[in-house]
Amino acid sequence: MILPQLTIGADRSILLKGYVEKDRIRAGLEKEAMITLKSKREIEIMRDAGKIVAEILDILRKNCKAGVSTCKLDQIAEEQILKQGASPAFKGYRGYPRALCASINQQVVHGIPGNTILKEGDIVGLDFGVSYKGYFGDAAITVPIGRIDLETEKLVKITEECLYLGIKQLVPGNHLSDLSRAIQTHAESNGFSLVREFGGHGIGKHLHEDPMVLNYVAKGNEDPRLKPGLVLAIEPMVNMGTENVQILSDGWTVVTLDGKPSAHFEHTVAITENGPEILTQAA
Ligand SMILES: [Co+2]
Repeated sequence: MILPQLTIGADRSILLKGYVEKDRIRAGLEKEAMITLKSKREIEIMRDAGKIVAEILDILRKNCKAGVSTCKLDQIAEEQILKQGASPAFKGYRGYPRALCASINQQVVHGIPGNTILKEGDIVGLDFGVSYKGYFGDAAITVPIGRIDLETEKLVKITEECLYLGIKQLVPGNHLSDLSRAIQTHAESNGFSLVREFGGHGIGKHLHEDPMVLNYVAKGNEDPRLKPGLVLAIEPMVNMGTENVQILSDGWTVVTLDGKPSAHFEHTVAITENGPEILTQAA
């Protein structure tokens, strides 16, 4: 899951920043104190949390077929999370009603599972997190249903490549913007656009921690240097058409303004002395 909903206005990157600032103030924490580095022991627990997410995403992927409803997928996700001794991180988060986000076609993120039936040619983004032994894991995939058209197939492929190209930049000494630049360059050079209003985030004892992780390079933004122990949820959201999005009246579902498809992939990644370690990976 991504940073919470925002009011959409003229300068959207400033709004995103403003929202995070407000969250900081609400938490009563100083700016500098908000980025927390995790110990080896904490990363071990987060590795277990991440493994649970990865294994369940794999089960969900296998269940993504024409004729299946998104609430069925949500039910499977919640059952599996509880079976693993974890808790669904999204359910109840700012009032979100489900364990899973299932976002179809022009839905970017935060689609609420319901009676919608998946059909041939759709793409569906599946995003969920767990809390396990006090730590969070968060990941997402976009799954094609049967045969999809070539341009949508390219969108899904490039979005996943953006995720891995971004992760490659998570090396101590690099800046966070090195990741943003890698993601932006790959998506835009393929003719796609990046959602501005939402981004990745730090993760640990909380689902959303600082820093926010933009999928594009923003001037004047804080640009922390990457250090071992930093754990980030990296999540490019790539649109086929316009970068502009809006939120539906359910208060959650983010859709593209032009109705063209959007894809989303996410991993929780720890930065180690040796570079990135993807935590949301099945053993
Ligand atoms: Co997330």
